[in-house]
Amino acid sequence: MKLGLSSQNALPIASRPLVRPGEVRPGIVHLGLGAFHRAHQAVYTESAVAASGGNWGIVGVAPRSREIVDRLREQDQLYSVLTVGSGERDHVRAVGILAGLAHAAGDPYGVVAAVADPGIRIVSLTVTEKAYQPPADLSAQVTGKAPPVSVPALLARGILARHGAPLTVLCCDNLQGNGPRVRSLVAETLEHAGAELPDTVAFPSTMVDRIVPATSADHRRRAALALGADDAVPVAAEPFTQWVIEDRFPGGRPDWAAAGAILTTDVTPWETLKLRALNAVHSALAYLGALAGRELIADALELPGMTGVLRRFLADEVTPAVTPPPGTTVTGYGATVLTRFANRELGHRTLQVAMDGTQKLPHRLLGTVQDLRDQGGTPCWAGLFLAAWMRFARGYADSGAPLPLDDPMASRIRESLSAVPDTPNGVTSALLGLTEVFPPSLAGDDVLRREVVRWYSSLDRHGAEATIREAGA
Ligand code: CS2
Repeated sequence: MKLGLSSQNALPIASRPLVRPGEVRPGIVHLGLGAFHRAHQAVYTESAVAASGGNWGIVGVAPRSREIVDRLREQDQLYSVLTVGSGERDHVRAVGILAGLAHAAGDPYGVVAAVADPGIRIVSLTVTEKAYQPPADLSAQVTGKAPPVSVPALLARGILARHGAPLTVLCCDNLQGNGPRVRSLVAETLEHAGAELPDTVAFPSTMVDRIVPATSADHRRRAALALGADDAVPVAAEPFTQWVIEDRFPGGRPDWAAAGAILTTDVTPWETLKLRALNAVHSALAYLGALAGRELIADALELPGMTGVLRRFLADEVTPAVTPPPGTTVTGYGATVLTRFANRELGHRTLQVAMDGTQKLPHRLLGTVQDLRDQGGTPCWAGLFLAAWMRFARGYADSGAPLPLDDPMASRIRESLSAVPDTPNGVTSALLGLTEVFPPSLAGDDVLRREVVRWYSSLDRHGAEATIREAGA
């Protein structure tokens, strides 16, 4: 049996979709139909609609690959979410909140029309950090000389075509200050068309959190077993989920609070805590783990000394500059994060988290470094993590095995590295010189440079495993 409209009533009761495909009209266009959206915002939205109603079906837009669109069409827009690592029996839930599908690279004008549709009141995004970089031909994409395939062009052209109808653009990517950031990107993009951002469009910030790895063959098998039906595109996720949303929606919104989301006037404390405690630690595990030959995040966490290092980073370097939300402490939050990272069933690969370091590190690590330096502190552990990223960028593990550098700046990185001697000083200077990543205040900071060189030397000479064992003892 295949998952689809005709099989939905044969699923176990607890796995049936709360909203049946076609039952609600679209109210949201979502750009980025990856696993994370399907296991996070889509699940909240389906629960909200089931609890409180509203035409908040989601038109899912795949930016580049159309594979997911084709697979979902074959399943009448149904897919399932498998929750793993709860210590209980596998729980799987089919989700029916998708109310349309589109492929931006294949049909950009169709996506612009979807954004412009007056029934749409929210455009949300999970397109990863790098998609917010304006493309070289942005002006042509906005003025109509080239198809609007980039995220800023799709948003700008869609907004123009709405003629002022109220809209909320909801960025769900891990960027610091994600609302204002996307707002200025869209405003700058509109300038290319000689237009201004209408004041009927809001850009609230939001903090999203759920670990959703790439789906493995094992996840697919377990989802099918629990569903009693084959799903070509299930997503696996941890039991934990959190969504904090700045409540500013001129065109209305689903009752996400009924689904467990936190609606607030200020997301900043949540966002900063999550980026600096969770995501920074994730990247540290990814680079150090990959160097030490560990395949999974859960394996990296088991390196002797690793939890000691991470706890010290949280206590000594994240805590001093962060005001966590009321009732929360950085160390308490960090302890929960470490338990979540130990979830082996997720099968979350170090190489997946290691991707796109140049786009991620400024948001998750460099704010901590800057704040520490402003307070006269020394970024010891943050320096280790940066050194691990730099050592990773050399392209091979401690064993000599090749490591892929999957990053939009990979060729710039290789170029910079080839121009310097392959020494701790050379590599550090070359990579601190990437102006898109390091602001001048950090690139020229001698204390930071000293820390990075010191750790890089140790990683180079003794390897990540020995360095961590000694540092975390
Ligand atoms: C991870 C995040 O891939 C990464 O860089 O740090 O995707 C992380 O799993 C999520 O932010 C958790 O909410």
